This record gives sequence, structure tokens and C-alpha cells, in this order.
Amino acid sequence: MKILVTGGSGFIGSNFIHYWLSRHPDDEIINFDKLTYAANPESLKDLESNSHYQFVQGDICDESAVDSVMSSGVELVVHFAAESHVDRSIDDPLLFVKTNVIGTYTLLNSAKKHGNIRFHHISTDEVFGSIDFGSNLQFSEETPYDPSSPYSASKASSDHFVRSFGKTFGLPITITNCSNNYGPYMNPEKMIPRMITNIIDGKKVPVYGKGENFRDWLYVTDHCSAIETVVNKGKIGETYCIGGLKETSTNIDLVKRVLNLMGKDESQIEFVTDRPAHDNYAVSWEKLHNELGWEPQETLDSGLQKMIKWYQENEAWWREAKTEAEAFYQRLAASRQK
Ligand code: NAD
Ligand code: TDX
Repeated sequence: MKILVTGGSGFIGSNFIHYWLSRHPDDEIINFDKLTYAANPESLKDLESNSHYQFVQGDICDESAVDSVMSSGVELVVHFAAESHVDRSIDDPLLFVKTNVIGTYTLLNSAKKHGNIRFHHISTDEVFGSIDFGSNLQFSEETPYDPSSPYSASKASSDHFVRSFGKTFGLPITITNCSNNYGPYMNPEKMIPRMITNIIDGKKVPVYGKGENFRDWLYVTDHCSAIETVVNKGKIGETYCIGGLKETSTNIDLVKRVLNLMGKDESQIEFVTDRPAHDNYAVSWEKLHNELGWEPQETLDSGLQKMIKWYQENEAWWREAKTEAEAFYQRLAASRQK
């Protein structure tokens, strides 16, 4: 099978390409990526000589570039490419509309033009909004959309376009809405790698607000296996929610856990100005489990141990991105104080 992976040079996309080619070595993957600040070509360097892997630099908003790869015999699209960082969406919302909405539309239209190619869309639990503090609610496929940030609003819009192409044009689509991922090749602008790299650098760990917000963390290869399950066994037109934990974790618990795993104490925690419209998330993955038999393999501790070790051993991979991420956060902090 020939697969078009968009955004394959980012965090989850690069993990997915490694995961897929290790399990399906006869398949062919084209990685179509613009190489924004969030990409790191080093993540896929080991595949450069693999004849089943091809990299094409391009923008998903560019119709002719998209048509050109789509017409090369692609049988499945796995669409990761997006602007993915909530804090950056507060800084520059329009970029999120362009990439996440227009880019997704451009891909859908091209998949439709080239023979209704199977289209799997990678989305997020953030489209469902926020869970109240103290509530045991979990998002599921039945939860109404209620996005809070420009990022989640743009992802919600892209989900609607994907479904509309399924219903209106018969495009064979599936969607997965996943909770927070963590693991290797993750840009250090995001919470867990920011924490780990700050601790390596002997710096404090910034926690937004009081650290009470909660997330449902999933190790990235568990996300990859969930996507594989839906691509292989999912019902066309359906949405599947993906989550990782039997219980959620507050940010402050998570920070303490990482400090503990890295042999540091809580004096390294620093509480900073909160993110506006700061959500809470928890996801039920009952449908994916009951209908398709998927379940995650890693626990939060086993996944964090692997991830910490990877960042300790791969400073060359993350150092430049960290400098850039911290410069972004300095600008953001200055603008939040105004
Ligand atoms: P990322 O920011 O690490 O990577 C995004 C990739 O997309 C980068 O390689 C970037 O160069 C590429 N890209 C951006 N704009 C592009 C464009 N216009 N054309 C072509 N390529 C472009 O993102 P990630 O964390 O790997 O997330 C991947 C997908 O998974 C996103 O759709 C995101 O919404 C979704 N998701 C992420 C998480 C998470 O925890 N990170 C959880 C659930 C869903
Ligand atoms: O320095 C920080 N301190 C802090 O307390 C950062 C960067 C974050 N946080 C908090 C905010 C969130 O409650 O940690 C939590 C996680 O933050 P992020 O890593 O920015 O992730 P989040 O906003 O939850 O979004 C992520 O998961 C869902 C991905 O970036 C999205 O692409 C995905 O859809």
C-alpha cells in the first residue's frame, strides 16, 4: 500500500512513520511536510536510504503541490499536518485557520479528485472543550463540540469538513480524536519535554496557574497503534476517541512525578501566569476498545521513564528547538503582562 502521511516530520507523524514501516515494511510512505519550526528532519534521518520512504517538502494549502503527490498512486492519506500548539494559537490565530482548516480542505478536495482516496484524519480531544473541576465526566464520540482556543476551534472546523466530505461526496473517511501525547521527538515547547529539558538544564519548571488543570496522557506509540487499528479495522465514516489513562493527572502531580523520576525535589517548581481559557481533558476509549480491541500498552510511569532517558541521550536533537521555544515563551510572557 502507498500511504501519504502529512506532517510526518513533526512529533507524532515521525513516530508514526517509524512505527508503520517497522510493522509494514512492504508499504510505501510519502511524507509531505512544509518543515515549519515544529518539524525536525533529524527525526527521520535513519530512513533516508530506505527505498520505501520518500520525503516531499510542501504546504498542504498549496493545491498543485498536494495534487502532485496525491496523483502518484496514493491509496491512503493519514493527515497529521497542523499547527498544534495552543499557546501559539493565542499568539497568531489566523495561521491556525490557514493550516488546519484550509490545509485540511485542500487535502480533502484533492483526495476526492483523485478517486475518493481513503482519508484518515488525526484530531484532538480539545474539540470537545473542557471538563469541570471535580467532575468525573469523560469526553466520548457523543460529546458535543465546544472548542475553547483558536487551535481547538480550527481542529473542530477541520473535523467538520472531513465529515462533510464523507457525507456529501462519499469520501471514505475516519477520524480519531486523541488525548495528549508524550514521547520522543516531541518539540520542547510542549509541557512534558519543556519540563524534562529544563530539569536537565538545572532550571525551574514553569507551571501555569496553580497546576490544578488535568490531562489524559497517552504514550505516542500507543497513539500510533490506535491509528493502525482504525485504519485497518475502523468503520468508514466513524469517529473513534483515543485516551490513555484509567484516571487523569493534574499538571502539578505530573511535574512532581517527573521531578521524582529525575531525582529532583519540588523546589524546582515555579508557578507562572495561567493560560487564558485553560481547559481540562479526559477521554473514554471504550468504543475503540469494545469494537476494535485496542488498548494502550504503557503506563504513565513506564512512558515517562522511556521519554526522560531519550531526552537525556538526545540533546543534539532538541537543543536548537529549545532555544527557539524559550524565546517564544519570553515574548508570550511579556505580552501576557501587558
Ligand atoms: P507537531 O506540531 O509536532 O508537527 C506538525 C507537523 O506538521 C510539522 O512537521 C510541520 O512542519 C507540519 N506542518 C505544519 N504546517 C504545515 C503545512 N501547512 N503543510 C505541510 N506540513 C505542515 O504536531 P504533533 O504534536 O505531531 O501533532 C500532529 C497532529 O496530531 C496534529 O494534527 C494535532 O492536532 C494532532 N494531535 C496532537 C496531539 C498531541 O498531544 N501532540 C494530541 C492529539 C492530536
Ligand atoms: O510550560 C508549561 N506549563 C504548563 O503548566 C506548558 C507549556 C504547559 N503547561 C500546562 C498547560 C496544559 O494544562 O501543561 C498542560 C499541557 O500543555 P501543552 O503541552 O501545551 O499541551 P495542551 O495544551 O494540553 O495540548 C496538547 O494536547 C492536545 C497538544 O499541544 C495539542 O496539539 C493536542 O491536541
